[in-house]
Amino acid sequence: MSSLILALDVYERERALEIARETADYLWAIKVNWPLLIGSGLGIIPELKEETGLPVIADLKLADIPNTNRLIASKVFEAGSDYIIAHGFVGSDSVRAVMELGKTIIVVEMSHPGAREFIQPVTDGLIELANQLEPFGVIAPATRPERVSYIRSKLKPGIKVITPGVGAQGGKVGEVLKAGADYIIVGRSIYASDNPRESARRIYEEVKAWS
Ligand code: O7M
Repeated sequence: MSSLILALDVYERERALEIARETADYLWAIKVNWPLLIGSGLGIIPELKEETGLPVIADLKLADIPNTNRLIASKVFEAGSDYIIAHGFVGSDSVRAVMELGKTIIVVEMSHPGAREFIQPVTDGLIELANQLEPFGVIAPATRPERVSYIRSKLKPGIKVITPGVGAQGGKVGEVLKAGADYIIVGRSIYASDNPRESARRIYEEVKAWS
């Protein structure tokens, strides 16, 4: 089974479906984020599932009070999303509201440089939250493999470590898998390349070689 998640951050429905179709053989799941949901609507979720047969992860990075998280998550799970990504810093009640509705992934540390300012200082607390709630997985930064190792070492074994930041943001497949990542998320290096299928295949082979 592949450990590669495609971050399908395009606006247009047709383009999204075409890239998904071309790359599906090499993916574990497709992640949809606000650009695609704003550009194409929630209906893109069942369409992607039908087109590829793959799970869809809705990367909403939910960060609201429990009731609002619930109102949003219920519609997105209803649309067919298999997983929803939520922020943990808003507190356990807000995350629980999502987890009660379906499989959830919690952000414990982000991949961009600015994550050092506010998220990294509270990562330990977010790991504790994840260990207490036992979500499907957590998000950790492929751009900082030493932080992936640290997060993996503190997390309960059953919780998956999912890492964005490979490729365009500078993260390397081998380093992040060695650090303990279970899945890697790749966006621009696939969807913005001249040949998305070939780019996905190359990354898939690299992941396989390191796994
Ligand atoms: O490979 P890229 O850089 O084009 O895309 C990375 C994707 O992962 C993109 O959809 C980002 O929104 C997402 N992401 C990060 O890049 N960094 C993070 O820390 C967290 C995420 C993410 O997926 O959060 C759930």
